[in-house]
Amino acid sequence: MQKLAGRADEVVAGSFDLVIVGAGFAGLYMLHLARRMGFSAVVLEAAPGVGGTWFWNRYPGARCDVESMQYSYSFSDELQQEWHWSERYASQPEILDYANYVARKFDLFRDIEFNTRVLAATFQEDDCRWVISTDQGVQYRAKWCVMATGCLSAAQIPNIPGLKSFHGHVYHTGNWPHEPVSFAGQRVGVIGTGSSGIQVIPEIAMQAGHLYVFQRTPNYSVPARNRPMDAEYESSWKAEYAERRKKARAMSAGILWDQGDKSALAVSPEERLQEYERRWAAGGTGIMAAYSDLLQNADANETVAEFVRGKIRNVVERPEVADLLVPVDYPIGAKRTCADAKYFETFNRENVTLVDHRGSPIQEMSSNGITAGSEFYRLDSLVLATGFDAMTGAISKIDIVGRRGLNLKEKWLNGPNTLLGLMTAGFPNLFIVTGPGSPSVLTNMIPSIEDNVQWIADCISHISEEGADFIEATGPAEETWMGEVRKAAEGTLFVQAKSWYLGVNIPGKPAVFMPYAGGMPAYQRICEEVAADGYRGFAIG
Ligand code: FAD
Ligand code: N01
Repeated sequence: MQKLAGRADEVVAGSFDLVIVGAGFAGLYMLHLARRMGFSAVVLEAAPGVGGTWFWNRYPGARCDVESMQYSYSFSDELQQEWHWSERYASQPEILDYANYVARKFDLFRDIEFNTRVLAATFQEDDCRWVISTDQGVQYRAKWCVMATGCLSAAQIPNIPGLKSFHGHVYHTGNWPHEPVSFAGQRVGVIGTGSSGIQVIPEIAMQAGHLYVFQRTPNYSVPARNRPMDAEYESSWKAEYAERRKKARAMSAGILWDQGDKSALAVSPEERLQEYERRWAAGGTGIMAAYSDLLQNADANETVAEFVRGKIRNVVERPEVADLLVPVDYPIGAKRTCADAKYFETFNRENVTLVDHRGSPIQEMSSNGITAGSEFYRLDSLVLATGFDAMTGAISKIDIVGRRGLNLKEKWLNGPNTLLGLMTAGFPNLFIVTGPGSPSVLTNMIPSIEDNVQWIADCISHISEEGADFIEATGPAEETWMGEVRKAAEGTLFVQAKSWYLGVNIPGKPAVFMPYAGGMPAYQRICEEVAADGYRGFAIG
């Protein structure tokens, strides 16, 4: 890239049609589409490589929980035909290889600036351009700015007194080192029993001298039953990819699975049990699709929650430990249901201790260990599986200033407002991929990303053809959409758990259910109607 002389303290990298922030699946596809539509674009990425989530989350055991045949791009039939997934649920290294393969295949690397963190983005009203500043002292100008910064990319370090005084190694699952980590013979602590904790705990237990699992809230988890890819299964998908992808997009979560259409309460207890057993044996989170009302009706939900509790009790040999591992005070699925590989079995090992500290926060860390529930545990290493400042975290870390000096972080102080999760009023020509107010994290993310990116590309094309300078969400349309987002959540059990969907895992973050729970088909239909109606609810000028 040609760098021009800029202000004394910043190099100006020139002007582009689009600046895209982030080189995960969203940023990569945005770059590909922008190029195909004839726009100049650059991707700015903080990491030294592509892949986003799959670049950063390198902890042992990391893998997807949507089947690989579906957790992949659908935009290129050539790509989906030639790529081979080796397992039912791909591991992190394989998904990262895939992201690199895609970037090479579509010649994307040449327009990505790595090791470049975006610090600020400011809208210039006079010429409707975004000015984007980076930690490399380089400034970029663009008509369009696309935040492809990820829903789960801002790792959350808990505020544990004395954490910095600990002399051992501290790792966060969401920012795992590139070099191999050995826990052999060590006394290791893991804080957190969400999806990341549930994947990493069995792996560390196999290496560590002793593993202490610090649990604040027990989680529902189902066996993934991962296995090598079945050749026939893969061929059946490849033979019908287009048709199956279409069917998947017609399902609420964007996943083609065996979705039951009856209420769990409309069948006999015997039939229900048989159905849950069948799905449990098949593995994966498809058990939550057994009936139509498991995420809406508390009584229906209790039938599957109780089934899973029973399974946990069967696996965990010591009843007093099982009691602590069984979630009782929130519905299954209200936090993301985890898929595991022998998670509960891990607590039968002699070298694993469950430290349940619900009701009392971890007291402190010292140079050689941790105090929780008034007990001291000597540790050599600590793993934080403590999650993310989800959906708004990565965007809020950037100083984004729109019209009349409006700061996005301040605008979102009481919770994020967007129109369709795609744009926010006061910030013209700024798009967000899978932003708050879109179904995003409640769905198979790659098709959701593809649909959002396609919408953004079409929109940019349309505005450019019109010869207009900007498009911007209007306040009233945004308010109406946020009402829809609230209404969709109220009809579900999601709001009955303290989860990152609501932001309550982050001290001081307002409790607002952020994703749109109305399902992927309804959302996509609305997005298409809005565009067809001349971008209803958006101002164009
Ligand atoms: P990301 O992959 O998060 O990429 C965002 C990129 O933006 C990152 O590379 C980041 O470094 C960069 N960035 C952020 N801020 C800046 C900045 N200021 N300057 C420059 N660069 C910046 N979803 C599923 O549907 N199925 C799954 O099975 C699944 N498994 C998951 C497992 C784990 C461990 C995690 C954490 C998430 C999982 N997800 C899953 C969700 C996953 O995040 C998405 O599926 C998808 O990978 C998101 O892609 P993205 O491009 O939107 O964001
Ligand atoms: O994060 P989480 P995650 N003291 O927020 C605990 C995706 N993902 O990284 O529940 C003590 O779910 C916290 O306790 P509590 C997926 O979408 C997918 O595991 O708040 N404990 C919780 O147990 C997922 O939902 C896969 O009481 C503290 C844990 O840390 C999302 O990413 C794999 C604490 C955090 O759980 C996030 O998952 C991995 C504190 N101060 C991730 N702070 C797949 O399998 C937090 N905790 C596809």
